[in-house]
Amino acid sequence: MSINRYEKAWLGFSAVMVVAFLSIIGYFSFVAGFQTPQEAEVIDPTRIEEDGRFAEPRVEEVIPGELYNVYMVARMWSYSPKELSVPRGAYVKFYITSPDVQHGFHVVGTNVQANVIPGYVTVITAKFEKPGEYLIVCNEYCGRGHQFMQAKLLVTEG
Ligand SMILES: [Cu+2]
Repeated sequence: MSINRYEKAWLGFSAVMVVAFLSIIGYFSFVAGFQTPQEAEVIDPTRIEEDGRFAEPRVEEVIPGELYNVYMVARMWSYSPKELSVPRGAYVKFYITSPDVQHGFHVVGTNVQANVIPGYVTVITAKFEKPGEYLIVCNEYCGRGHQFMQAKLLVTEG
């Protein structure tokens, strides 16, 4: 059986691509330490009001100046709370959930970005070194009011 040389070339190219992709996945998994979310907390999206954290979305001071928990609800088409304030240099642990559809959570100008999926509690920890006003936007298309879905994060001097 003979194989056309172009076909051979494409087979070789495909094999190289497979090896390249696996190497990239291997690099990010074992060298760069990327991780998929693990042991995500599940929550009944129809009953988030029964969870104290989401019945009263808020910023909670755990260790003054060092650790803050933010309990947030992302829904069509707003976030609660709409305005957050944390001091610079503190660890901010966001707990976010959605009662309706999938939303995004992106703090513009930073690498803080997560998906908020109904049925799960998204947990993401961040530290903001630069004081100022940051815009939080939804970057998962979530319906006709998607473009209005935003909140404000204030990072204070401390
Ligand atoms: Cu949204």
